[in-house]
Amino acid sequence: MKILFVYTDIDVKGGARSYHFGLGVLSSVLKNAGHATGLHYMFDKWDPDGFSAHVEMFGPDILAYTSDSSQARYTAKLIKQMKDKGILQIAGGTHASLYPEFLKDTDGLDAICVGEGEKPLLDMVTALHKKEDYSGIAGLWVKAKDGSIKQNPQSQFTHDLDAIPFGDREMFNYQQVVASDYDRATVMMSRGCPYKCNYCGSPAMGGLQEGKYVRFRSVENGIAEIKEIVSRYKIKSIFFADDVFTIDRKFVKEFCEAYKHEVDLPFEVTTRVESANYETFKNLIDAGCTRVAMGVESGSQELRRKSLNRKMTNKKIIQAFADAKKAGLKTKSYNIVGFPYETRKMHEETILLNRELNPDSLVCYIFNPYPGTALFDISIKEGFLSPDFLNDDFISRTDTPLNMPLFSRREILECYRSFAYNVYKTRSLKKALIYKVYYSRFGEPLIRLLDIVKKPIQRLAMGS
Ligand code: B12
Ligand code: SF4
Repeated sequence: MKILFVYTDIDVKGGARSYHFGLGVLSSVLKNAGHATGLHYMFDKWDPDGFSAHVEMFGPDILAYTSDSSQARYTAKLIKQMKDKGILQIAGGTHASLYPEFLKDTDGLDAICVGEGEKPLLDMVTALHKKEDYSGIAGLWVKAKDGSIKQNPQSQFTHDLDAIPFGDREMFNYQQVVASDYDRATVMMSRGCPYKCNYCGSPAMGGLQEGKYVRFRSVENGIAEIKEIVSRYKIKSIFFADDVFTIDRKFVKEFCEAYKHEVDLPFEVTTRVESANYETFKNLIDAGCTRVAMGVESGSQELRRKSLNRKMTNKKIIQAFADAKKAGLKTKSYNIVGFPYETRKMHEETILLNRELNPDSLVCYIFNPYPGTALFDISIKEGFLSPDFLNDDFISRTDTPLNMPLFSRREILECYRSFAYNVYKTRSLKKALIYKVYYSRFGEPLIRLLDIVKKPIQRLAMGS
């Protein structure tokens, strides 16, 4: 069978292409079973005509869309566009999984996959190939001709990650992806996160299936994939995209030992302040890690405890950043503004905490309510988010869809644009001003215009 995967990645800040881990492995699974796969990667610009032309040229039996909530409106438009073309259309990924109403609401969509897709998709393609009925496959919700929906039982989480083939990076034109992101490759050593932050889609995904959610690949399996990538593509560094890289300190130690001897490329990881200590950071730096990113999200302990379900103290955050620096690592903090119940005063606490941490670089996002999370439900219940939320304005990376009496949209945007400037202005005016431009209304167009100097500017601003 011929399967065309569809990945929309519209309006990306900074302009880097990305590899989609889920689609990569799904493609490998189908290819290993003898099917032909392709990818329509709609990057940055909305181009429905380009999509139609590709579909016509490829001639797929199945269109297989992945989508998170930020991209769902684009995915829905493409599905509607392909309605009545005689091609079976299925969607998976976080949005379809956590907001399965997507199947009912999207004209032309035949099925969704809720949760991990390796087995359900293969079972479905196998059934279609044999001209058998696929409507009873575990993990799939299937729409009948009369519009009724059959909701099948859930599939299990894949127990052994080593049993999953390496992802099909070639399908993504991987060298181009790497080149758009400072020659950096992305790799994952695990799936899942043991924490339960109220705004995050990861624990919500963890609640969908039976079995263990937090799983690790073996060190050998991960290193083998990295070696394969390094041998095929021109790569200068690696970013581990795991939710929390240091959950298992014993794993980190073993991994670092092997990595140092067998790969020896600079790398970066993301972790959580409670999950790493000085010794872990030492292991990381000894293996070539250059930077560790950790979520601060809000500097208000009260907001973190009551609304975000993040129980760490400010003292713990300060300690973790200090430990990372002492070990010799560069640090990066992740922050969010515009949470439900947040006030301007609480946001100021985030500025103050970051001043104290003095990370080498930082990122600030505007809070977005993702379906399936506790803060999404609260946003609807409190009337902060309209029940008719899935419109063209839902989830932009630089705006808020919330309407809150104590923290207005205008204030949130102001805080978002000036956050990094306010953090750094007392230490380095040059750095503060670069961030000010980067986060301003003109930052994005300017960066694109100045494409030639884009990389050095971003590097300076990001402290890398
Ligand atoms: C790595 C990662 C990225 C990477 C790579 C993108 C990717 N998804 O591979 C990068 C950095 C590029 C990225 C970008 C973004 N991400 Co991200 N990302 C993750 C992360 C940490 C891991 C995802 C992952 O690779 N998991 C492992 C793979 C194997 O699982 P998977 O992608 O879910 O795919 C499986 C199933 O979902 C299913 N499946 C997926 N697609 C399909 C399609 C079909 C047809 C079928 C049958 C099955 C199927 O089968 C796959 C294999 O089992 C998750 C957190 C998490 N733990 O889920 C956030 C997460 C998915 N990201 C999120 C967000 C918000 C974003 C951004 C919008 C961030 C931003 N502000 O720019 C962008 C959007 C990019 C885009 N165009 O979609 C949210 C999504 C929330 C939501 N409900 O929509 C998550 C859940 C984190 C969070 N904050 O809550 N992300
Ligand atoms: S620690 Fe990170 S990945 Fe885990 S639930 Fe919290 S935000 Fe999500």
